[in-house]
Amino acid sequence: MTAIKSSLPDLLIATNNAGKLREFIWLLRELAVHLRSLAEFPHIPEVAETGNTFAENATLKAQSYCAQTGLWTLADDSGLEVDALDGAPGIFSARYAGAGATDELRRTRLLAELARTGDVERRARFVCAIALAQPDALTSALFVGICAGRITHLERGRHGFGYDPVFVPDGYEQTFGELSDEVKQNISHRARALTAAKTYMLKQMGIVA
Ligand code: ITT
Repeated sequence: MTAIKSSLPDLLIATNNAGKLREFIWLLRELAVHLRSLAEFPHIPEVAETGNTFAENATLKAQSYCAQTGLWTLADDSGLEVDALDGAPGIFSARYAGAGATDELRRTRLLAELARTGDVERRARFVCAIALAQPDALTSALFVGICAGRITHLERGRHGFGYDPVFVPDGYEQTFGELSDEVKQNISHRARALTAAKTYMLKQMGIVA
């Protein structure tokens, strides 16, 4: 039997991070696109994040995976900036406790580094840069979202991923690890960047709303 090809436009979510992928699937659930993932392209090597900013790294990833697959491609570069650590871990959030470390080890290092500073405010923000690359075009569009808050003294909660159990968004007393997924998806850096990206996608990808 011949497979019926979806008439929806394809969109590759170019991330190897399962937590991000889960969030994108939920945030894009109402958009009339056929979501594709990197799991379908195991032969494509991971793109090196050699940029100096979230925007540069998101652009590198989106354009490289787009060129290799020929698909509209969305890539996210994100992380946590902590004031008392002069913005660290920043673009090194995924590599903060060395290559191959777990989310738990990264959180443990963050709390240890911050304790050393004696900072009482513990101000921080999540930043997300989303790049959307178009096949046959040499450019990509960029969208940025920020979620401000503070770092706790201890981990709390099991929801989300990465640094969620140590981050309390402004306006709340609970961490992203304790808050429901719905709350995070309303106010997160990723949701904010994606809101602007969705408007662009509707127009540029010819998606019927
Ligand atoms: P890809 O490059 O394949 O997308 P990655 O995990 O390497 O996956 P990044 O380089 O963008 O992605 O690193 C982002 C890191 O920042 C991620 O590993 C988390 O530790 C952290 N992070 C980003 N968004 C987060 C969120 O919503 N909640 C908790 N931690 C987050």
